[in-house]
Amino acid sequence: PSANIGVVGLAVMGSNLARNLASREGNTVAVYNRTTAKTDALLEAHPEAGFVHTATVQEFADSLQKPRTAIIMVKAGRPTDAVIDELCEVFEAGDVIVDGGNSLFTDTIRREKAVRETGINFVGCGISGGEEGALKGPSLMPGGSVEGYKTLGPILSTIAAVAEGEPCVTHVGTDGAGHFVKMVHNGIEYADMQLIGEAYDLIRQGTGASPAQIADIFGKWNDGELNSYLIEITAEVLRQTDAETGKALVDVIVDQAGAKGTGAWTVQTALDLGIPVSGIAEAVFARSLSSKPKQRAVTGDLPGPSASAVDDAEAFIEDVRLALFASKIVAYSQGFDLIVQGAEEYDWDIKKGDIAAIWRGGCIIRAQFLNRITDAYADEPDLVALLSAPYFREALTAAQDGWRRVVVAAAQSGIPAPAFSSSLAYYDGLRAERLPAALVQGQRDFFGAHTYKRTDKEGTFHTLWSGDRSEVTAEDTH
Ligand code: NBP
Repeated sequence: PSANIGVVGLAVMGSNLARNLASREGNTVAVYNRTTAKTDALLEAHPEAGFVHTATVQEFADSLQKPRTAIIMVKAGRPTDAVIDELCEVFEAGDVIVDGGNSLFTDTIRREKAVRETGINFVGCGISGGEEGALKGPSLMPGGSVEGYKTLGPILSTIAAVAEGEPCVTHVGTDGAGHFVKMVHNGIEYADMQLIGEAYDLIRQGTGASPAQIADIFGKWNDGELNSYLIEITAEVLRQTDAETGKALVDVIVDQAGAKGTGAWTVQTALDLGIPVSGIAEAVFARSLSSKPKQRAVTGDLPGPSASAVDDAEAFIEDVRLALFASKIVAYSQGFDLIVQGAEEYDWDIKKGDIAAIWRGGCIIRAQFLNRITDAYADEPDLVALLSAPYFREALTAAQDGWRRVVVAAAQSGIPAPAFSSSLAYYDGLRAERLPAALVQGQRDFFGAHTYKRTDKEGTFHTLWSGDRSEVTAEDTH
């Protein structure tokens, strides 16, 4: 056998990952794809990679040195199950199968359990960075067994992005931990993108700036604390002119955002675990709303103010920058809350600071600000809420006046800013001394005898609402 690593699935992600692997010193990469024509095409296009061509799963297994290591990059769901089954037929105990696709973490937990029984190691590995990341260096979030990571870790370290001298890869936790963290990464990505979209919309409608001018504003923002890949590419998209019409491309693109499901998974999981990820949820719903042309068509004439120019454009743009930064902090804080709860529920030992560190390079949400998150968890590993850490506390203190002004302006001008406003509501909800949840408990007790606790004494209580309205201790109600 001549290859030390193999890749199964040679669509865009698999091909690029295979080329990335092949470009590293000491690697010989075996490649396999269900449709052999794709394998042929890859070898023809990239003779420099020195790939080992295989046309059957058996040939693929035979070409790999033991313990064999193979990375699967096929469509998530059934195709991934099919490939795992095929590999399990020809692999042996001690070998490592890595699923690099966007699999749902509960599928990964199930697969890891089933594959482990054969003695083969199974690693669900989140990979972020899109096509370019796969080729030049992605952020890698492997789960699975510690044993599997021993073989795999050194290989992944060579292909991962590098941030401040460190490879963007760490053993996230056992079984589905890697795919869980990748899912939350994608949820944060949805929020980040929606927030940037709202910032753009507010500036455009509030100041009349053109897409190209807004590109310049984002370009400037990218030099400061908002520095990130998404801000950078947003400026590029806004600067793009459509060759056919001469208009800004953004004005030619249909305003209906698609989704592949990882944002929805994040919100569904958060609902199951009882973690408020309202900023992420609004971002997912904003895409859903945009893609409802029928509803939009029959509601377009509902009344509302039309956006008017703000008095002081420069001050407004600065407020929007502050609102964006504050809301972004909220999205990350919510995402990390979900990771903490997932770790508790599924018994994963996830180091939050390490997660922020491996997101600093390669992935879509890479941002300078992730260093601050790593620092925050380094200072206080059991930090309860990211937004209570000193750096974020200061940032929110500095941002909040502008943030509020922006949410007010959005409401008054009839510009939808769901992620900005829900993030602010979350912030105010957390800091509130008293919440109307007390009234909700009263309502619940009224119609369902769901009981309540009192602020002034221990115990569980119920008011006899349909009787004499006296209070009894909960034990008495049964
Ligand atoms: P696709 O998700 O489009 O999958 C295409 C590949 O799956 C082809 O190699 C195809 O083989 C193979 N395949 C299918 Br479909 N059904 C199969 C089956 N029953 N048995 C064996 N192979 C099967 O490719 P992609 O866009 O490169 O993404 C690969 C994975 O990476 C996905 O899980 C994706 O979610 C994830 N991911 C993608 C990105 C991104 O930016 N695109 C980023 C991060 C992660 P064929 O050639 O024979 O049809």
